[in-house]
Order: sequence, then structure tokens, then C-alpha cells
Amino acid sequence: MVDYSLYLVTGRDLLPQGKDYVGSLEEAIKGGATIVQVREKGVDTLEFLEIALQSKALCEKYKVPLIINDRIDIALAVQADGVHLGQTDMPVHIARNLLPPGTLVGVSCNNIKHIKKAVEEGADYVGIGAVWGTTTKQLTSPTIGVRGVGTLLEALEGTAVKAVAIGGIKSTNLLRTLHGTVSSSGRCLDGIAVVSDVFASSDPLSAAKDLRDIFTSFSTHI
Ligand code: TZP
Ligand code: MG
Repeated sequence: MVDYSLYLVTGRDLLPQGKDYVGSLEEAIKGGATIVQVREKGVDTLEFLEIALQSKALCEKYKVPLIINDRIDIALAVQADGVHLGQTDMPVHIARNLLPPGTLVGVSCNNIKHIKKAVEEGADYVGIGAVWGTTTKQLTSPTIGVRGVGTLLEALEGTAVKAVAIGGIKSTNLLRTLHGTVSSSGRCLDGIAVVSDVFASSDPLSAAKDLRDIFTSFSTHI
């Protein structure tokens, strides 16, 4: 069973002075990241491959699944555990055909049409958002808020598709995010996806630990 609780998405460009990517990633995993997505924009293939290989070595060491954003070729090259696809990336069913059986496939969704399609196509999980405002990514559609996430979670009722929320999630708004996103039928998030709250931190271990602790206490009390 994949643990989506603290789904860490990488953000190398957000590292504060004095922090390096591998060091911060290792601290974040030690702090409690349960799954890691390598998300790289504007780098060439060789650089992406090198970052993916460094990440793979750490993920293997700590037995945490590694997901590659968008690039199926890189996922294959590093034998990643999964890929994460945006709405304009490779369609899920084609990605599945290209990847070894059992590879996780996740899709970004911000409306009900996206969710229905992801379910039909057999995605393993969806990333729902952006829930709150963020400066990490230039958003192409409005934030959907906690109620918006809850509505989309409702549409996953009766499916095996897991769900994480993304966008502006911090330890300071996490409890609000988790309570606010519970659907009217009681479906909760399986995890939260975070970039800046961990990668922009000078103490990624504590940042990840805070998020994980809040998520765990919510999950065990709800
Ligand atoms: N997709 C929707 S919002 C987002 C992505 C990749 C960025 C989230 O970053 P942060 O720093 O956790 O707000
Ligand atoms: Mg993409």
C-alpha cells in the first residue's frame, strides 16, 4: 500500500541559501515525507536525469516511492515507482502501456471532468488543486478552495483512486485544509502535496515533521 500522507514535490529553485537539493531532500524524508515527486521545469534531459538519479538513490535508501513529473522516459530510465501527469501531458492509458506493470500513475485535476476522466482511465491517484494560492507555480485556473476539493473528493466515492490536495498548503493552514476538504459523504484526503513549505525551509526536517504530525493526528482522530 502506498502511503500518500506527505507527498513531497521537489522545488530546487526555492532552496534557501546554504541548502543543497540532496541535503534538503534527505532531511525532508527523515522528517516524514512518505512519497517524493521530482518536478523539474526548464532543465534539459541530462540535468533532469541526474536529479532523478540522485533522488532515486535517496528514495531507495529510505524506502520511499519515487514519482517523476511528466517525463515517462526519465521514469523508465531511473526505474521510478510512478509518473505524475498534467492535463496536457501524456494520457494515462498511453503512459500505462509504456510503463512496467504496477507503475503508479497520478493526474493533476481541478474540475469534475478531470476527475471523471482520471477514474475512467484508471489513474492510481489524483492531485487536486490548487487549493490555496501559491507562488510556486503560475496557475492557469483559479484556486478551488477547500470546498472545491471536497466536491471533487465526492466524485471519487466508490473508486479506489487515492487523492492528495496541492497548492499553498502549509503547516499553518493544514488542519483547516484537512477539515475543510472532507466531502459531504465523509471522504477525506489520502494525503497532502507540498513544495515550498518544505523546500523553502531552512529546516526541512522540522517542516516535514510538522506537516506529517498534523496529518497523522487528523487521520487518527477523524
Ligand atoms: N500544482 C498545483 S499548485 C502547485 C502545483 C505543482 C504548486 C504547489 O506548491 P506549494 O509551494 O506547495 O504551494
Ligand atoms: Mg506536466
